[in-house]
Amino acid sequence: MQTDPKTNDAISFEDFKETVLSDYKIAVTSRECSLLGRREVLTGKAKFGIFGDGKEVPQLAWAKAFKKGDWRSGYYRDQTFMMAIGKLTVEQFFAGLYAHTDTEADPMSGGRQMGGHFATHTLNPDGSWKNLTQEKNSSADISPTAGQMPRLLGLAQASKIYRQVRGIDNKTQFSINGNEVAWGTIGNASTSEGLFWETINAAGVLQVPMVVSVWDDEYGISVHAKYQTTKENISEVLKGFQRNEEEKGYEILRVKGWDYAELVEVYERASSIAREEHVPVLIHVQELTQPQGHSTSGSHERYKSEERLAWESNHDCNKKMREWMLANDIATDEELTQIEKDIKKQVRDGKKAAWEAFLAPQRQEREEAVLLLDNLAESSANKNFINKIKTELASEKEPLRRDILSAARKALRYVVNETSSEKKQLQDWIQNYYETVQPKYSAHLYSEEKENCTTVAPVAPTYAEDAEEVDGRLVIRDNFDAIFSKHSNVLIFGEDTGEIGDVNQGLEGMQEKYGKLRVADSGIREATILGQGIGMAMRGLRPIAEIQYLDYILYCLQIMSDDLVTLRYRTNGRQKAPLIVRTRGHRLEGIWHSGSPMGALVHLLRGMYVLVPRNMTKAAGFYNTLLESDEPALVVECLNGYRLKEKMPNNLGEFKTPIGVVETIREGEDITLVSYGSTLRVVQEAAAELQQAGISAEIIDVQSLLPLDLDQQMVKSVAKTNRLLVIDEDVPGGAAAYILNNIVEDQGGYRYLDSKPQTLTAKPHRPAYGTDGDYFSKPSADDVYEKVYSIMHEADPQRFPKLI
Ligand SMILES: Cc1ncc(C[n+]2csc(CCOP(=O)(O)OP(=O)(O)O)c2C)c(N)n1
Ligand SMILES: [Mg+2]
Repeated sequence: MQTDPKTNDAISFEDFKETVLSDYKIAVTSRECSLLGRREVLTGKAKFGIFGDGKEVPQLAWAKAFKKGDWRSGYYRDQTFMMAIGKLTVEQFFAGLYAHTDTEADPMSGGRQMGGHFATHTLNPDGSWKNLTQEKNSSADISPTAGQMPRLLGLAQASKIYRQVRGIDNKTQFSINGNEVAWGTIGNASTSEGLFWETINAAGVLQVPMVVSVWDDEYGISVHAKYQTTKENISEVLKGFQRNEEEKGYEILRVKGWDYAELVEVYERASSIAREEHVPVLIHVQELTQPQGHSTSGSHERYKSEERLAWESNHDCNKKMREWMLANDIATDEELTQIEKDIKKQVRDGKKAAWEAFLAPQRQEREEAVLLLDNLAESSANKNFINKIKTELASEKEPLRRDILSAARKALRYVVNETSSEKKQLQDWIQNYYETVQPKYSAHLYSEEKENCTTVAPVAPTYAEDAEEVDGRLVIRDNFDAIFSKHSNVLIFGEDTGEIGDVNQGLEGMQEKYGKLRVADSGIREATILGQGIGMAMRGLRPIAEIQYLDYILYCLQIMSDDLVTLRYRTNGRQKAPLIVRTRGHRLEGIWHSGSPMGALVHLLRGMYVLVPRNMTKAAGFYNTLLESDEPALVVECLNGYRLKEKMPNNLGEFKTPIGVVETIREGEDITLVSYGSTLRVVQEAAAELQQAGISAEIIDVQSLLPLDLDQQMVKSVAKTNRLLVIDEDVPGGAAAYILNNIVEDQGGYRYLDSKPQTLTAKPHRPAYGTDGDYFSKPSADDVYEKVYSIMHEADPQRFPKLI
């Protein structure tokens, strides 16, 4: 008799055999997919292939330990696991390889990601949350190696929050007493990345239910472990993390990747340690192989020795499992051979079905286009040319949408001088086709749901008659107080965020009031602060990740850009992480505390909102708006604004700054000045001085850079003043140029301009330290004055004689 590792109950040998056989079938199916998948790439049907061959057996063991409510954050080798938890079929595997844009066919990404990038759906098609405690959850993979690690930390931490923080509303959909384990996988070579180390350390500090498996095949593409890992052994060098009787830490386990029986035991052990004790576990899975090499873009025979290749073929985990099954009388050679043969056929059939399903809509669309081209040819003087295009399209055996649309667009050129109903039909078809098909590649960059940020109704701050003028930080602080008491699932964390209530005391006293888990200090590790936020937001919490200064956001910019902002897009709207990132920046002092790289951020962060409030009331209003909605955003508070006086509103937690809406903060007739954040104060000062010279400037605060002026209000000001200057403290060509482009090109502002539209920015270098460093590096009120004056001088030299 054997024991069922899950229940400890004795099970019959027959049942045991059946379980093992069913596992073996998954391993063989997965392997066949890898083998055929590679062929599909080499014959041109798929673009690129990276597969899970050589890593099948440990994933079977992992899948046994993985329970409903658990989470995976892994990488491209995990196809066997996805199959074993019932979230990837053969057809879906191939649909992903072909880039099938239908989410039913390719549930991983609707054709947006390369094969090997896995995900489950945490959202229903209408955008509402599923009951994630009843699902086996896989957070959507990204390609940058180790990029899955920061998010993994947050996924694990959510269990701790759900277990330990009392009073969170509506948590039953996300957690059952924090019993969920977050499972990570990473290749041996990718443990060289800083993100791996940062995550490992942070999880040890936080003591969260995280199990990391390192799939060790000794290589990272062609580069051997001797160039990757000290002592060529990751579990060896991590030994200092091992917990002991006195100190908390990790449980570190080692196991051979081909030893099925041992793997099952190790994964069960890891599961219960993490689940019950909330202690992180690292499993070093050794002696794995790559039967087909790294990916379809190379062959490992080029860099592996004969000996290594021979060793790999002897230690192939599927082969070893088969040998073990024979040795333990689980099946006969004939039975296994038959199983393997049947599976080969099943996979071949599945692949064929996936390809046919991929092509079917395109063939249909091609028929429509061919018919229209045929009609067009008949009615055109350029019949022969059009017929040629049509025949080529008609004879395309496996038409892609590019082929179809491109043929139609090219044909149109031959009738540019003609008028016919056939031409009109083709024009309409092209437009309609583009409008229907293009979103398959672009939809869901932002939320398309009702609770979309930009639809939250604004609520103005209100004031008591005797409202006090206070330091701006108090407005922020008291508004956070209101937020924490209103939203039970909001938590904030960062460097110096907890005990001292952030470096500017915008959270003073909040930890005492709301506890160390909801208002938390974290280590100096921006990427994993961000990852904590992503993971927890994916599990229904509303985290606010605080990055101490805007200048240090570069440490987590990669995770924001690669993971956070692509999440909704890369899952075709089936996962979300409504994380708020709080930071403070703009002009203060020196190279690293006065940064304002807003152009860089705006370009790298499409998919989240980038908000630049000019004062603390506006900032607080943004937090209130964001918490009514479900999208990620970055809020940059003005670092030099915490001690400036603002009136204290009396509807804290309720007033809402609208997103994507500009505000005219000074009316004027002669020129439109557009700016944001701290620079606005400089612009306001200059405008007052310009007034004395008889120049009336209108000032617009854009407030939100992403999205920018959704209602196209700025052009109205330009239509009135006919002159435009955009001012900021970014580098030349940065955010000011982005705003200028929006007004002049997108909003059609060029039509109204009587003077050259211009930008006034900081110097291309970072700001030098000190008052003079600021004056000579960033635009000053004098610079704004002179720039505006020179524009007016050029327009009317009589009235505004040359100044300099
Ligand atoms: C940040 C980053 N750098 C480089 C790559 C290209 N790349 C993809 S996989 C890989 C090797 C990874 O090796 P390992 O972690 O051992 O995983 P394995 O493929 O061996 O399972 C590299 C260099 C990448 N995807 N991301
Ligand atoms: Mg490797």
